[in-house]
Amino acid sequence: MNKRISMLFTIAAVAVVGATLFGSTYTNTQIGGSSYDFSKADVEVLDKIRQMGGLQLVMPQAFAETDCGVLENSGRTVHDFQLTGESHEMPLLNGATYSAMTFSGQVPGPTLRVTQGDVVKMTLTIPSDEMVGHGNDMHASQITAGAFESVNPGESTTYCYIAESAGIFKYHCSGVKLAAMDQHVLSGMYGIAIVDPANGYKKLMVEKTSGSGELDRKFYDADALEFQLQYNQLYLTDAGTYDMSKMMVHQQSATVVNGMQFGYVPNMAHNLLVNGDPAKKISAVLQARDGLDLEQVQGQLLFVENDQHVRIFIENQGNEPVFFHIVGEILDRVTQGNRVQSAATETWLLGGSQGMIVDLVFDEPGVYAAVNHDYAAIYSGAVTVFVAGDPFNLNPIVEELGMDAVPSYAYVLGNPSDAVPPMGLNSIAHPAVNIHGMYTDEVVSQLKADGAIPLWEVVPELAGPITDAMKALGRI
Ligand SMILES: [Cu+2]
Repeated sequence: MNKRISMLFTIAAVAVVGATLFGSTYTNTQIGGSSYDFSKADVEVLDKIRQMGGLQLVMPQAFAETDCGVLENSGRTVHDFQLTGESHEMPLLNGATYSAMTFSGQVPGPTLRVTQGDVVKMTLTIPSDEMVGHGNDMHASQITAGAFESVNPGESTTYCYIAESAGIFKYHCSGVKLAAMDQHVLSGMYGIAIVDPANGYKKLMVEKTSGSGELDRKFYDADALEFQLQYNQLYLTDAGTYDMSKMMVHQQSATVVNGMQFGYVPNMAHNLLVNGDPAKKISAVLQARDGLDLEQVQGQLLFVENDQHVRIFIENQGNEPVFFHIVGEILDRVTQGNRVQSAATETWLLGGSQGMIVDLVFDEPGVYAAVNHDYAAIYSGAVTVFVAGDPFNLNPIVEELGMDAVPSYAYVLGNPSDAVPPMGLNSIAHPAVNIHGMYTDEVVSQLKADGAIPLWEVVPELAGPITDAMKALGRI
């Protein structure tokens, strides 16, 4: 009996046994299995199963373990992940505010980064002055949903799990015992957990043609400069409160990336560097957030080197599909659940509550817009601008200022803190990080204390020397 036919027979046998056990006649009719003769069963296959130890449906003990006390003494690395559930007013693009719900005073919530096999000890605390309860459903876990029961104001809860599967996973508020979960998530209560593969990431292979056009392969080390991009929507009333009726008909008030509409577009500092004048816009269309008075919610760009391995962790936190595309680039590799899904693809689709890791190399110096290739999403905020290399020929200015030429502007201006995930296996450290995001003042103070740069304070000091350098070079 050939292998394929043998496998089909095995499936048929299982179906018949199932039908007998559950009293269904449907399966019998479908495959005519009522006359199945067990004496003719595929003995070879059954023998092989026996030799392999039989069908033991027993989970490894550690897999099912969720007792914090046991896990903390298991020898595994334990990550103490502390979150608070807090409501705050957060700024909108038009200068108004909306009623945000946050984990730990920021949207998105803090990113958790662990290695496959590590233990996550999650504690959610709700301050006593918070009006409603909140929960936290972490998709990186595989524990009963009962653990996500909501926590009342003034109380705290903890659960533990082993992060068994590598990948990027959403976490989100589960509402008040599931009630109003949509409101809480779409008002800002979400974040991601990145679970690095136990053996690290793989090298990136990019197909290139060399010589007279023959196919060749170029390999990049697994170490990469990393970013995180989380897509969501806001559904708001004119008063800035959650509008469920808009959500039900998918009419978003705004599309946000890491909590912001058009958060990653040029600002006044870029005007100054490129045009010698903070008021001379680089892009009249895109610069919705260029004022330094906007402080940490002004626009920021994402800077990378050319020919550098870039890894982007992307999660669809929202209520609409994300058609992830980078204008002018090809996604060299798409990974979901630690399995490569595609290579050299133009666009990849993420449904709600779906994540992926995109690896790519920006080949040419230039400006590249990452978008949700849904026009409604683009026009309502889903534009993220990457700048690769030195497309504006700023290195002569950098040198005129007495510094060394740089492979990307990240070395001068830094990358925005909310787009930079914590370091993990195979991370390249960002040369500088500036403060950018939907944060409360307390979170901003903490970021400053940790060494992040407040560009809105630094740029006015640099304006004079930069202008002088540009004049010396005859650019203005
Ligand atoms: Cu909540």
